[in-house]
Amino acid sequence: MKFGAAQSGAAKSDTATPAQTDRGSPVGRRVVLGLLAAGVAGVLGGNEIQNGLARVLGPLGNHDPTGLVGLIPVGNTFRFYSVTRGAPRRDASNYQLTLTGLVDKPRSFTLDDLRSMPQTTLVRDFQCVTGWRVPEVRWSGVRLADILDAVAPRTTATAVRFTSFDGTYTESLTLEQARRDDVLVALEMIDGPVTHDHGGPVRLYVAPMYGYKSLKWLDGIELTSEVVPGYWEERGYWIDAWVGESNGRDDDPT
Ligand SMILES: Nc1nc2c(c(=O)[nH]1)N[C@H]1C(S)=C(S)[C@@H](COP(=O)(O)O)O[C@H]1N2
Ligand SMILES: [Mo]
Repeated sequence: MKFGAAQSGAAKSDTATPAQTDRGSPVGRRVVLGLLAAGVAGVLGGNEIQNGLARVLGPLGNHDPTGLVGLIPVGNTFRFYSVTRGAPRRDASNYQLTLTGLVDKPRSFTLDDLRSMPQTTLVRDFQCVTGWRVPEVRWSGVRLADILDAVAPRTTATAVRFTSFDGTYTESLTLEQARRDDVLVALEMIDGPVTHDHGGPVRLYVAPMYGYKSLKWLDGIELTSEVVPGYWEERGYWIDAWVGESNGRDDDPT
């Protein structure tokens, strides 16, 4: 257990982040106690420790007042994140993506509708702000821009709000960001259909931003007149979550 090293890392931390206001907060103590317990037990794998911290801290490494998260070695594998106890299972028989709000042609798309639209494939690194990164993940699906074109957004629409059929998680993008050609309504991930645990049958994939923007179990897209902060953004995290710019640590994935 690199507890000493981690502590000195925390002492050196001087970046201007929300973490500074959290120093010594109950979250910080819980993290430290959790790490002490892990060190005493000495049997937990890096992934289990990382997952435990992620549950305590949310998706932002910089929000870790101790700086400990970034020092824990983890493999290049996906974690399964959910702020809820998951979501109901949906498949081609009952899945619908519904577009509402400031649009002239509101409509829903079935899974077959989405499959019949032009598909785009991207291979990009996937980065969660807590520090784990999966290199060269393959994603395919429909460009969000194509779906937006199909519903004819009104000129008053400037932003997009996403909802999940987990009933809780939400996300947002500006309309300009949403129209980028590296933002997908993803039907495939890694080597096949998006699995249930990864947010299938349909999840959002926002390539240039941190993982928390890539909302899982996507079932609703609402065009709005201004950005409505998403689940983590209401809890203090960046609305514009560009990889690399937000925490000065990660490489731009593009
Ligand atoms: N519905 C929902 N989507 C979500 C999350 C979540 O908790 N619920 N977590 C986000 C975060 S923080 C990350 S890093 C990625 C993780 O995707 P994965 O669970 O497929 O690894 O999903 C994002 N989308
Ligand atoms: Mo994340």
